[in-house]
This record gives sequence, structure tokens and C-alpha cells, in this order.
Amino acid sequence: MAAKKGLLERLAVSPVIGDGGFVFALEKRGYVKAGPWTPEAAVEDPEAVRQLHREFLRAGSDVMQAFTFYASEDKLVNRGNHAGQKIGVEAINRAAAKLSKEVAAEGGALCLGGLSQCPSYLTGLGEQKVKEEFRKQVKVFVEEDLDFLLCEYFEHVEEMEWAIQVCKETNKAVAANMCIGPDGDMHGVSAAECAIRMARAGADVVGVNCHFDPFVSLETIKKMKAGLDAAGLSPYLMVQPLAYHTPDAGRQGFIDLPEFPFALEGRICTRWDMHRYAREAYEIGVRYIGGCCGFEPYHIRAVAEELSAERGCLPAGSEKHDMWGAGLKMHTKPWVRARANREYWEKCQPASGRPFCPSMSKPDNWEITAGHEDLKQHDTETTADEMKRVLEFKKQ
Ligand code: CBH
Ligand code: ZN
Repeated sequence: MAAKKGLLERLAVSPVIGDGGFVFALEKRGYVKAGPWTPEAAVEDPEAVRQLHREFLRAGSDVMQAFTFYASEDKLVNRGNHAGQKIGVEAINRAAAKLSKEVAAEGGALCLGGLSQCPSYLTGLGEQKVKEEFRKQVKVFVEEDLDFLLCEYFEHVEEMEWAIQVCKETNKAVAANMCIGPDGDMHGVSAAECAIRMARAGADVVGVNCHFDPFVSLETIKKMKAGLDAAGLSPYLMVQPLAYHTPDAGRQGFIDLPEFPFALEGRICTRWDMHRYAREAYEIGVRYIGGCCGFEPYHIRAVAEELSAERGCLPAGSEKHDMWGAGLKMHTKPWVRARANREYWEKCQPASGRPFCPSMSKPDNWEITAGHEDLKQHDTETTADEMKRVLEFKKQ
């Protein structure tokens, strides 16, 4: 059997599709607790994690990301399992690595071990302590021989550099994603500068994940690319955004929206939004295209369908969908059959069904994660257009 191609070899020839948001998907299914967002489920409920990997594989993901988000020892402190026993850094990272390898092997996918920002950085314990936390996770990823490493969800570029440096102590390819928007990191470092610093620290792939919607995230990527080009650097570009529309989010992204995290449903992107996202990302030059919180397998299937010509294949899950929903041709009602085409879905403006639902909210704007002011009352704003529609709706 020919050896499996690595990440960088794959990126050189065609787009690589990532998977979606595990903590959000598994929270809704009852296996992750919102708040800590830690991945004990890798140990407690392996079947749930395995099934989600399988669904993303079937949807077209080329990468099975081991479920290790926030699984650093300092974050797991005092977290117990169903029986009140502590599940530690070694157990979670090892179980998650094995699950991702198992499912990746079912479809020739790659698997990755991920690091994310850790509490030791925010409490100011300094470079050596923070790096020690990262090393405990990376050790397991290397022992389990995962294909590459990803540093994702960092709000501060300095901590990101430390994470990349720890990853570079191995011989694995390293990808790096900050969870920032076009305004840059939480210390005021611009998106362009963050990208340059990630590349100079040794990341082979740089970009952003989480916090902002696909289109805002692509604005950030454009700024990163301009900075990298000007500095003569050319790492591969990567994006794994939210599947929630966030045109109204501030510097801290969706965390500051009043709907975070339990009432975001009105903002969910459709599969057709994901077609546009995948195309725009590819055109900008992004080659690693995936998703974060809110992305379910059908969103990834849409990315894979949009890029099927570039990748030379359709995902297995398209068998039950067909391009642009062509399966609707088999519907019994003629007006539904008439929707089996691209033009219809590209033009569709989905209604919320909630006449008093505003189109935008006001973010809390707390900026940096520090301080405990009293909870501010946040109200929502209704745009003029939205108001007009509400009034028309009432008249009917
Ligand atoms: O879930 C995943 O698939 C991870 N790869 C990324 C999670 S981004 C998590 C956002 C929530 C963080 C928080 O509120 O602290
Ligand atoms: Zn996320």
C-alpha cells in the first residue's frame, strides 16, 4: 500500500478540508459542558466522539482532529467524570488521539493533535510554566504518532509563539490558528503582525479559527496574507470559522454576543452560505478550509461539494444529497421539485420565523478577559429594515 500523504504534500496539490466544531456539537448532544468546554467525553463517551468523527469523514473531511480542545492539565484541574473521579491530561489526550486515528484509518484521512490557550498564560505564570503545560499534551501526540500538530484558539500571539515553539521540538508539521478577527489579538497586535509572528515561530500553516463568521474570518485572512506577502513569507493559509453569522461582533467575537452560547441558533449559516465561503476562501488562496463552533457535518459536506472539482471527488455523504440539492427532483410536490437547482438556493433569503427577532445585537464589549465588573444590561438593536418587515408582518 502506498504511504499516506502528509499534510504539506496534500496542501501542495489540492485543498484540504478540515472538520467542524466538536465541543459545540457534543454539548448540544449532551456530552460536553458549556463553560469549561473540556473534552472528557473522549474517555467517558467514546462512542459519541467516534460517531462525530465518522460523520465528518463521510461529509468530506480530510482531517480528523483529535478531541483535545482545552485538554491541558491546568484547565482540567478539579474536573471530574460521571463518578467524580478526575480524568487527567494523559488519559484524555491519549483516548482522543486513538479515536481520531481509528476513524482516520477508515477513510485515508489525516489526524492531528491540537493545543489551545491555557489558564497558566492568563494567570501570568510565564513562558516556562506555559510551555510545560503544552509539552504534556504534545508528548502524547508524538507517542501516538498523529500526523501533524495544530495550535488553535489563541487570543494572544505571545502564547501562540510559545505553543508553536513547543510543537517545533518535534518533527511534525505545525499549523497555527489564532481566534482573532480583523482587529487583531487581545494585546492590540494586528492580524498581519500575528501571521508574521506565527510564521517566524515556525508554523507551516497559519490562519484563524472560531470567534467570527466565515466572511469576517476571510477579511482577517486577507490582512494576514497582505502582511505575510510584504514580509516575504509564504506559509499555507488555513481558516476554520464559526458557522454563526457575526457581522455585529466586536473584537472578542461571538463570546461577547448576548446570545453566546445558548441562543445562537438564529445566526446559523446554511449549507449554501458554506458554498460561498468555500469558494471565496479558495479564491483568496486559503488551502486548508474547515470549520469551528456551529459547524455540523452537513456544513462540511457543502464545502466538499463546492470544491469537488478542485479535489477531484465528492464526499460519500453526497450520495444522499447531490449537488445543489438535486435530490429534490424526486419530491412529490412540483413547487418543491422546482427548488432542485443552484439559482434557487443562492437567491434564497431564509426567514427567522421570529417577527420580533432583531437582525443584529449589541456585543458586551468587555475586550480583554480580565476584571469582573457588574454584569451590564445588554439590549438588542433592531435595524430600520428589520423594523419595516416586523410592521408589515403585523399588518397581515
Ligand atoms: O470544538 C472544537 O472542535 C475545537 N477544535 C475548537 C473549539 S473553539 C471553542 C470555543 C469556546 C471557548 C470558550 O468559550 O472558552
Ligand atoms: Zn470554536
